[in-house]
This record gives sequence, C-alpha cells and structure tokens, in this order.
Amino acid sequence: MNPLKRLGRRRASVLALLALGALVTPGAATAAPDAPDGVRASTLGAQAAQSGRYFGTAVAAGRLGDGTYTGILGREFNSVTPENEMKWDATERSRGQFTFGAADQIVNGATSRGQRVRGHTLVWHSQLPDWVKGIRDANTLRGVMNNHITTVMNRYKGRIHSWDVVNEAFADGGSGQMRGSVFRDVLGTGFVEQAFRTARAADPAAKLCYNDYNIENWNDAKTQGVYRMVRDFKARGVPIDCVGLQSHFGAGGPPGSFQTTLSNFAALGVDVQITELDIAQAPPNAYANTVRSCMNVARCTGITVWGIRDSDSWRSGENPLLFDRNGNKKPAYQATLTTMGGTAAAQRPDTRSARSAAALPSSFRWNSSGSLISPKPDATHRIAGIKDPSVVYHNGKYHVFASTASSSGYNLVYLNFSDWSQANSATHHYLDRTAIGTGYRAAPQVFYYAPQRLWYLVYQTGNASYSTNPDISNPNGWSAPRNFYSSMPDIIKQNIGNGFWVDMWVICDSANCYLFSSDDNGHLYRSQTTVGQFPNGFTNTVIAAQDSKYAMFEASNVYKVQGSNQYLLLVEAIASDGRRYFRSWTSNSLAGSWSPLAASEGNPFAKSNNVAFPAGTWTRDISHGEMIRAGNDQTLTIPACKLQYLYQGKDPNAGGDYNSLPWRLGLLTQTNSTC
Ligand code: 9MR
Repeated sequence: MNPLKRLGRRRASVLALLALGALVTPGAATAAPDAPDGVRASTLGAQAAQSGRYFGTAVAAGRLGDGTYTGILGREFNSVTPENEMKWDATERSRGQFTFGAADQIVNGATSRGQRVRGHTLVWHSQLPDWVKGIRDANTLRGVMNNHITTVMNRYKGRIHSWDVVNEAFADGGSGQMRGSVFRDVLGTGFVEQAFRTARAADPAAKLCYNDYNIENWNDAKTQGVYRMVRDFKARGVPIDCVGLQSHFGAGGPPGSFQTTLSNFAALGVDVQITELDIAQAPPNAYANTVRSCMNVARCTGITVWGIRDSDSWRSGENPLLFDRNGNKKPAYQATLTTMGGTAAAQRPDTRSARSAAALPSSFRWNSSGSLISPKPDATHRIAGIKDPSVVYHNGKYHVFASTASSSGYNLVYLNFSDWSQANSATHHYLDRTAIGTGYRAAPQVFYYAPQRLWYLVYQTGNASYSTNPDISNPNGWSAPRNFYSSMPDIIKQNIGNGFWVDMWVICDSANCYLFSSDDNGHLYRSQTTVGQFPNGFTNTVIAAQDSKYAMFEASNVYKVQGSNQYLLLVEAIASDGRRYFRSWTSNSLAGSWSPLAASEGNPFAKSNNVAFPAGTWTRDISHGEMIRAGNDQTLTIPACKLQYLYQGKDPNAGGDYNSLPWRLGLLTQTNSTC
C-alpha cells in the first residue's frame, strides 16, 4: 500500500495487457485432454485456460464494427493476433513513418476484453514495402530492420505475450535452406539471429517466436531446416522462446507426425504454438487431431485459428474455420471444444496423467461478510484504519497482521482469534512496542519458513524489510527489522516515476524464493534468491508484469494453487469508477510470465460487481488483502476451490486524507466454486 496521500477518485486508464508468455504444462502422454476434475468450460478460451493454454483467433480491424464478429470474439477467445495490422506494410509504409492506428484498435480492444495478444509479424519477406525491398546496402538494411523491430515492439511493450519475430524465412521444397529475400540476400542468413537479438533487447518480457508454414510434417526438409536453426540458436544462446507452426492444413488435417514435430521442437527447450490454424472444409476429426496433438505436448502452449467465420478467412472458398458465415458453431467447433475437455464432452476425460490444469475457474463470484475487524485506537495509537492484512491459520487460530493507518503514518498490529465471529473482539497488539519499533512499517506478509523453522514477517519500510519470530503467537518475539536489499534496485529506480515502492511479497518454490513488489506506477517487480540463501541474496530484479499505472497498481499476492501446477497472481487496480478491485493471472512458474485469468473490470477477480453483500453493502472498494491459505509455509499454497479472501474496505462515502480513511477488514467467500 502507498504510504502517502491519495486522491479520492481516479480514472483508470484503459486496461492494458501484460506481457503474457505462453505457459508450459507437464507432459500428458495420453491422448486424453488435460482437464481438471469438475471444471468444464463451454467456450474455447475458457476451456484452453483450464490446462494453462490459450485459444486465440486472428482479428481484422476492419471487422470490429460487426456485432456478430465481436460477439464471438469476446465470448470464445482469450488471445488475438492482428491478421495484417502489425505487418511492415501496415506499420512502416514509408521509412521512419510509423502508423499504428489499426493495430492499436485491435490491441486496445483485446485488452479491454481481457484477451492477450500475439504480435505478428516483425520481419517477413511478404507484405513488405518496396522501399525495404530496394535496399542493397547491408548496414542500411540492418539499421532499418533493427529500427523497425524496436519501434514496433516498443509501441506494444509489455502487452504482447509472443511475437513472431521472423516469419517464413525458410524455402519450400527439398532444400531445407532459407528462402531468398532482401533480408537473406543482403544480410545473409544471420539476419534471423540479428532480428531475435534486437527483439529480446526491445521487449525482454515477450516470448520470441519463429513462425512458418509447412513445418508440421517432421520429415519435411523445411521442418528439418527450421529445427536445425532452432537447435543452433539454443546451443549458442541466441534468444528464441517459441516456434509457431502455422498449420494451414488441407482437408486431411495434420500430418501423422504432427505431434512428433511439436514434441521434437519442444525438446529443444522452446514452446510451440499453433499459430494460424485453418483446415479445408473443417472436418471435425482433423480439428480434433490437431488440438489433441497440442494437448498432448506439455510445451504446446496455445492455439490460434486464422479467423472466426468462414467468411472472414483468407481461404473463404474452403470454409476452413470453426464458425459458419452466420456465426453459427460448426461441428469442428464442438470437436475442438470436446478435445480440450469442454462441456460438449460426452465422457469425462482421463485425468490420470500428471496435470498442470488450473482448478481455478476463469471467473469468480463472492459473498462478502460485513466489516469483521475494526481498528482499536488507544491513547498512543490514534488509528483511523486497519489495512493490508496478512493471515495464516495455525494451531487452531487465525493470526492476522495488518497495517495501522493514521494521519501521522503507519505501523503494524497483530491479533489472533479462533473463529471469524471472534475477530472483532480480539486483542490488538501494536508491534511498534516490540523490537519491530516505531516509524514507517506497513503492508505485512507472514509465513513460516520451514527450512529455518522460523516465522517471517515481511513489510515495507521504504526498503523491503523483515523480522523473524520462533513463535507466531508471541508478539514480543519479533526481531528488529532487517532489509532484504542494500538499496532500491536500479530497475525500480528507472521505472518508478512518481510512484512508491510498496507491498513486498515473498513466495518460494522448492529451489528459489522470489520477492515481488509494486511501484504504484504500473510495474510488478520480482527478485530472486535460493531457498538456501534466503533471506539473503535477493538479486536479478526484473519487471515480472506491467500495465498502465492504475491497471497494475499495488498490493500483489502470489500463491501456489494446491494440487495443480499453477500459480495465481492477484494485483490491486483502480477501476474507472475510482474504486479498488483485484485482477488475476496465472502462470506455471514463479519466474514465468502471467496469463490473464479474471483480469478485466468486466471479469474481475474481485470487484464490487462480482461481490454480493448479504449483510449489507459496507464498501465499494475491494482492496489490499490476502487469501486464506491451505498451509502456512513459504510456498503460500492456497486451496483450489472455496476460496476466501481477507480484504480491506471502507465506507463508500468516506473521503479526505488517504491515511485517515476508515479502512476495516472483511472476508470474501467464493460462491461459484465447482468443487
Ligand atoms: O490472412 C492474411 C491475409 O488477409 C493477407 O491478405 C495475407 C497477405 O499475405 O496474409 C494472410 O496471413 C498470412 C500470415 O500473415 C502469414 N502466414 C500465412 C497467412 C495466410 O496467407
């Protein structure tokens, strides 16, 4: 939380999408889809998300005025690829003159719908303006190519989950070599490497893909040529994260070796994505076979169909898509959904294989309690609000740590109780009376660090600080504050602008511990150390996610979802009505990129529009808080269903000095849990 005065009302800028890498799932060797028990979605995107994948479509800006088109787009897909609008002839028709109107339209539309975006494409011999084709001087062309990549990627930095950095560089036929193009002819085959290196520097959070067609059959010379290039890149450390297999198939569907091809590329250490799927006449079996191949390969992270209705297709004469020209679902649609494990499935899929599937739904509904915990001012603590709670359940009691806010600043309080009905009568222990001391301490996070058998309290002091205690129930047992960092990491200094460095959050997997923090300026940072070194050694601070300032404001929580391979990220945002709410993302790795789960104002994780107040609406803000966990250790594991979230809310009519607002604590309980 931000220690300083805030304005009462703010307008959130358009929600922007973060850098969204495709996810990795562990190998499910069976042909059965990888869907969790009890979770069946009825749309393509929602069902793909159940296994951590996306299901996307190519979008044409010119069709966004068509209600049938946008209706399907918003309902079915959670990723979009601009079909033509990001290509060179659309973005830099004349040298150095960039135009982004149509691409912006698609990206902004996608973000407002909570969809992620694939970038297509930066370097391609086709749809390339003549002024580029005419360049004969290598230095000039290299400069032009690098400038194009950098400018386009910068425009959408942080909002593209994967970029097709180079498209279709290899020749058809039996050569296995790169095709002739101005890039290859003037720069040599090294242009691909150059393009990827430039792209990595431009947007380090985006996955960088090589994209091509006719590389689906493992034995084809073209497939082998691309494979050798990717293998060489990986061996030499040239940045490449994924291979896009366009998958424009004939009526026979994918070649028999398709899954082998996907697996073999994935085994090189890259993700694979099906990037432009369409199949002549759309036979349901052909779609099912394609989708199944992806589901069976852990690193096949998403599928994009190349258009919505047959009439939208570049091959419209072949009716190759999932919706007919009237927007009706075709049999291929049902086959696709069923193969991913969606509701059309006649039978439950086999779930014996190791699953990465998210047991979380893609939208949430909650009931809120009334205000459960209010501040207890005393003679020396003139407290206006109790805020930023952290909670664990241990030895039959809830242990709650929170910020105390007053016009004179912040400190911490501790209370415990056995039942929520007792919460408001619990004794408040002011931690400024302990070794934690007076002065600015706020936004606590508590967990048991099992390797050291110690409780940690992490909080902000201007730095990221912590105290330890062998006994959580003894408020006097906390050690004096120590800092995690010697000073604010450079990357935060460079990006914080007029924001504040707040809301430090530690979570560990079996090897590493990560420290997340926010800057009230649209950035979520992440540092890491090893489990052995913790609490020392936090380094490698990076931007883990970013968005516009109010869309990614502060108060992030990161959790492991019990029984799955999934992590959940919650970040507090400021909505267009000025109220606080939470957005959510998932990832299969703490150091990975985050994919939207319920991340928009229309489909929030928790906001006034998906929270009911049976006991009376006492707040319109759903603000800084924390999940009731399944355990209490450093893995921060939460249950997969029947979620509960302890949060801060306040009288909707209260205003004035931010530090003096009457924050209280309430509890959300999920009401749409399927288990
Ligand atoms: O679908 C795109 C179509 O509208 C364009 O006219 C065409 C121009 O080349 O590009 C189509 O998309 C292509 C994609 O960008 C790259 N892979 C092949 C796709 C189909 O041609």
